[in-house]
Amino acid sequence: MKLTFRWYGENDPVTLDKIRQISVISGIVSAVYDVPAGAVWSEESIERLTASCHAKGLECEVIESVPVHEDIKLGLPTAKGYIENYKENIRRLAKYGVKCICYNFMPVFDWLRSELAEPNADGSNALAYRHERVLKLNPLTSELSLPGWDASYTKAGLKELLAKYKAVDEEKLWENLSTFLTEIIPVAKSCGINMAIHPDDPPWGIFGLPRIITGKENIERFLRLVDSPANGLTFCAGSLAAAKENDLLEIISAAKGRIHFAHMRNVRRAGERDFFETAHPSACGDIDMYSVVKALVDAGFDGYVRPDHGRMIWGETGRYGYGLYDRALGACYLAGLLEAIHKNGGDNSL
Ligand code: DNO
Repeated sequence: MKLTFRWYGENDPVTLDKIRQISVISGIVSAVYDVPAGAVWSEESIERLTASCHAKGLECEVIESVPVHEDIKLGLPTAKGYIENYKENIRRLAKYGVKCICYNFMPVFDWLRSELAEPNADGSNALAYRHERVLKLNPLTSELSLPGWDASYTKAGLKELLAKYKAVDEEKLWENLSTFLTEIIPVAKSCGINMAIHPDDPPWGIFGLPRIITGKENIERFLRLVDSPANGLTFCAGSLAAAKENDLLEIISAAKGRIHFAHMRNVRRAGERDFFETAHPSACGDIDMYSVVKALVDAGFDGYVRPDHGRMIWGETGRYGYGLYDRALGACYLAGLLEAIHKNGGDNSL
């Protein structure tokens, strides 16, 4: 397993110089942020990204994300052109050494939380999700400030987009996903890139929009859409664990051989749908992190792993979920688990 760390590019206050000092990290997970979703990434930008990581002694083999244009998810006639652009991005990224691309197929919104800085008893704060609050939110009228949100939407643009989704139910979304995968997976395969879809976060529909990458059965259905190793999964422990019916170990076994990237973080569930993000260790939340990492190792997973969201600790401020300190602690914890598993006979190493 290769331990990686997400970096939001040159404007990220968590710089490569800081990341390289987390001694267990070997590579960066990043993206090109200078063009809108759906556009072709310039080779200059891809080269600048990979070269800046290499200059600091870090690999740059994972891209998170190459966003999927909404027209593809909606299955509009214009999707064809956007799919061609996507293929071109895959080819260009392969040329600069990328091996894995993380993306998602969530309509309109990426990850969603109702609280961005939920205070903890120890003085830290973290992301949290309260279902009742989300039910009361109207994306068209509330001042939404979502961490995964594309800030370029205007209210009018968003209204129009949400109206278009009235015609897309879960089955239609599956169909559009299948069309997308049938086109792009052969290209990825021929370039030596593994595609790794990110589960929906949270793993249930929001604002009346369908979500389909939510649990074991749907992940199995997804893997069957194009039955190729290049059509794989980002195993996101925290996203999947938000739904208590999801058994992470069963999901790992169902996706064996098809997991290319793992996001590791812990959550504490409350009631049916609420959850609170916690520090990474098992003792802090509901996920048995040792068992999950062990199951990944036992399943032969030797792809990329990264600590996922961290709390804000020690007075740090910055991008919600993506500060330096708690993610660095998470990385060291993951490295410790891996070392112990390895030394106890696991068949994998850092
Ligand atoms: C949140 C991230 C997601 C992820 C995308 C992948 O922290 O895990 O935003 O990057 O869903 O496309």
